[in-house]
Amino acid sequence: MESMIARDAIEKGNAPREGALKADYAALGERLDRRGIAIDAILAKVEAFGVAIPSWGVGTGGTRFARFPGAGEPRDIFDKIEDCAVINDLTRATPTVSLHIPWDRADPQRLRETAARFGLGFDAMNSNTFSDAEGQGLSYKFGSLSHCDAAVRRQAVEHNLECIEIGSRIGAKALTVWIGDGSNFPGQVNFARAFERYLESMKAIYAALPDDWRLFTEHKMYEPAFYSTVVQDWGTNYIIARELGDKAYCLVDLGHHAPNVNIEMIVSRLIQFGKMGGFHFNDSKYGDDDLDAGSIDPYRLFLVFNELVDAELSGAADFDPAHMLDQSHNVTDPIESLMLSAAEVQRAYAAALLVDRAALQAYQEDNDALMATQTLKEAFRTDVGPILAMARLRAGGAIDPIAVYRESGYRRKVAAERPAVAGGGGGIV
Ligand SMILES: [Mn+2]
Repeated sequence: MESMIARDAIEKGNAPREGALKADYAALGERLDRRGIAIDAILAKVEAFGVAIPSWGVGTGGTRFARFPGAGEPRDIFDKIEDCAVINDLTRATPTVSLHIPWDRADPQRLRETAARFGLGFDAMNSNTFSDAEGQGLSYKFGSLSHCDAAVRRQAVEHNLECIEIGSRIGAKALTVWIGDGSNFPGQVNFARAFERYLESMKAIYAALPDDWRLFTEHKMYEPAFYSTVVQDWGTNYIIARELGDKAYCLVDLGHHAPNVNIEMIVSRLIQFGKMGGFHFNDSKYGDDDLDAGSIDPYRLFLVFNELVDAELSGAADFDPAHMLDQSHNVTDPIESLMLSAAEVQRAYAAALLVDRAALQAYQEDNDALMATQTLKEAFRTDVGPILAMARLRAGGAIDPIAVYRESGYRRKVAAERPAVAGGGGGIV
């Protein structure tokens, strides 16, 4: 297995930190032991947990106003895979990459071989009918899968079929569909007819899905359409998954809701009715800000994982959620942000595993609101950092990924090798 960050650089970074980590891990183990929790069991679950990196996440993002390119940005999907390999070399928490077509279109054989060289696999495929690709016949300016012109819908369906085809050749097992379709003015679109056309298009895509694949649909309240969106909320998303069939599930992007929406409750509902398919993790303050996971409201992330762990431990049917980051990095080195975000997602998972569920249920049944909420808080406030670091160390990663990454000089090296990409336009890339 090739490593983008030299093995001895990782070991050199770990050596002076290992003693303190072992002491911290032992101390935390003792504390958890008093609460009847075996730290090694939590460690084993964290070690088995992975979150996918979106290929577009390793490039610098932007807003609709501007994009300020970073140094050494990846030029193509093969550069992106190398950056993803750096993240996984150091964190050992991100074993898969999620591709976006057409941005990552390349020879499937070469994609597969490149990823395998670094021990990486491929997560869900992402289609794009929210922008016009170069040389594309018909425009998506007024929609894609729900467009009033059947020829545009057909082109959008064909594009999704191509994503399945490419995915099948690289070992992906899921397709995520997010569309920008909607309207900017009241009256512009007939809500029911647009949704009917969308469902008809999605049925054609679903029909081409291999038996061992899953189809994820992603809802989003607004943007790019600012008055109405065809797949605007989890209720619509649930209807879609129900209409399509057993292989169709809902994908929840944390940023795609109104501020203050109770996302963990949406997660619970989707789990209860067997339609929770996967996540795009990020954080937000005002809208779909695509900030780093756990950077604004780590408690919300924990509460989402509290529902996921509850489902995992109770053996909920049809429950195998896909985890992916979906962020836009405008002012940080994307590799650093993604490493920390993967750890934040792991942290929420590990902390949720510490919830005393028997006690919580007893408090709930006793209507003891104060102690019920304290039970969650006790788990959330426990610093599981030593468990995450121990998981990294044991898997060959870095105890302190940021320190080793900065020490490695990787960004300086690729900045010299990869000429700067002109950053004229706005928008997320
Ligand atoms: Mn998303």
